[in-house]
Amino acid sequence: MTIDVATGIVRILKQEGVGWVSTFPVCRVNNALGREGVPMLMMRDDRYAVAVADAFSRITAGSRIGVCTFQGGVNAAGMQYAYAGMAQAYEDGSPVLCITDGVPAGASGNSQYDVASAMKTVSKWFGYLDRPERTPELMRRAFTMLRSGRPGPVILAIPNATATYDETADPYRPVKGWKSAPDPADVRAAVDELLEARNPLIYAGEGVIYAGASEDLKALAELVNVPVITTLKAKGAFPENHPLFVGVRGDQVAHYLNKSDLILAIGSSLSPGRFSHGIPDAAKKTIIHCNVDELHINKMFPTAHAVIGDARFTLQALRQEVSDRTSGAGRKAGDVAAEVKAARDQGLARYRQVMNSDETPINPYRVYGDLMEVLDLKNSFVTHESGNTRDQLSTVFDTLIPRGFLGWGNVSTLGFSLAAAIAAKKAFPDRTSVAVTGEAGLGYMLGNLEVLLREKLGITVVHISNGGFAGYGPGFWGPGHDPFTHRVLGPDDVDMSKVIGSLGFHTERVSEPAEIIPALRRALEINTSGRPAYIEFVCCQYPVYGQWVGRGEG
Ligand SMILES: Cc1ncc(C[n+]2csc(CCOP(=O)(O)OP(=O)(O)O)c2C)c(N)n1
Ligand SMILES: [Mg+2]
Repeated sequence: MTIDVATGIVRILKQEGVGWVSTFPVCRVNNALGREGVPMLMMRDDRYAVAVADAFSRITAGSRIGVCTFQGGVNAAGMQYAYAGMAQAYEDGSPVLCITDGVPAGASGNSQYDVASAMKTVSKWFGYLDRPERTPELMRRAFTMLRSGRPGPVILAIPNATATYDETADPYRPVKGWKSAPDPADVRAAVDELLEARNPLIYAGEGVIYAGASEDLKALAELVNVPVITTLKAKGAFPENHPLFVGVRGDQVAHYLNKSDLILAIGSSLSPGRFSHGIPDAAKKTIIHCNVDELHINKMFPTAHAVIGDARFTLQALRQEVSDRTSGAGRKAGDVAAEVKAARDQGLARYRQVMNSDETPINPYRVYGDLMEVLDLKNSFVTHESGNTRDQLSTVFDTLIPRGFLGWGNVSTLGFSLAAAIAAKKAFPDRTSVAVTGEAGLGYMLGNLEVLLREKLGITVVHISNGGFAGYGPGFWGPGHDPFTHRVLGPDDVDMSKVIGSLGFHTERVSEPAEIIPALRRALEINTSGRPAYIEFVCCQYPVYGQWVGRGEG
């Protein structure tokens, strides 16, 4: 059977279980999606097309691959705009498949922008389909890269989507994806150190979530009686009501990072960026680095022992080894849980206090506290924006299930929260989905709000409306780090609930703390009928949150 490349790609996507594709016009594969009955989620710009697919891969931990298409080829406006989304996916390690038009053979000199070079800087693998009959080969390679090893985006450029090939010559079979188990000698060495350590700490990264290893993490932590911190992107990998959970950030996390003599890192790059901890006094600590491959071993900090392999297999092997060595008794330690509770109570005290604040304008922590009260934390999804909402929510929001909260941002591109909330609704239609944003994130998402109405996506956007880019403004207890660049029109000047209400959203504007819970309840109820909601909470600027540790400058 002779078919065209676009049709071949779409049929393979169907074989790979892809149920929909996010897009922004135009990519020459799109008409085949239409013909073959694969729904397209039409976003309102190319960057959001990437971001929704990216977030879908993250939220499903790569078990369902997000796929997007956007304009490419010569003078690829769409691709240039999509670059921001791909850069974020690459930096955050998200296994998203991006399909775009390729520059046709013979046209590579027609534009200034070097497409292939640009794409290679933001992808785990970039494929260029230079012959139509290579369609199954490149798709096999793409899904191998997406489902195996360290997660990252794959970009496929199709220079001639109407070229034809024989579909039967190289029949496509879905790609399973492969994992590896660690070397037993490395596991033994790690356990030797772990059982000797006086103050070990587990440092869990997003690899735990991608490996589906949350239960295994809990089992190991309990067996060895070791406190756990998670990275921002791994928030929720460990149940945050567990007695051994220390936190993501805040004074209690700083305390444990400082006092630890051994860090058992699992599924994390241990590469301090803007939104992660460094390891203080690393040279005086033993760092055991369990990771999917060697990329991050001996990178920023000296690795004492590396354990290379899938996080789930690694956690299981560590647990088995500890169990064998200790006849199932685990590691003896004092009352670790009581110490963790005391440190958490102390570290969180000032946030817990303002979570009950009656002040007006509303303290943002009051909104977060009330949000936690209203949501079923085992059946909901919350994400933050870039700005104070990330810093504050990642300090206090209790996450009880993996991906009950999506923390994002090695690169944290403003506006991603809406894409994440959409992807969460697509992944788990029965879960409540909430994006918490400031004015900057809202500005990025405004054009895309129409998508929620068209697609009947019952999502709530919570706006912490404080009239400025608060993190940069005059600080709560000081001058702020960039007070000249923070002021925008605020709730006294513009009523965003009217603006967004005119689009067709259910909207409310809330100025009184006592009204937060009823307003949230109304919005979430309305969401169940597929209608999106926006609530503007008139808040004070309150840039207070837990800090990252060991990074030198702030
Ligand atoms: C695309 C992009 N550009 C710039 C930034 C840097 N940035 C981070 S937060 C922020 C402003 C946040 O202000 P707002 O949304 O009002 O939130 P607030 O801190 O007041 O809660 C900016 C400009 C970014 N994260 N993404
Ligand atoms: Mg703001």
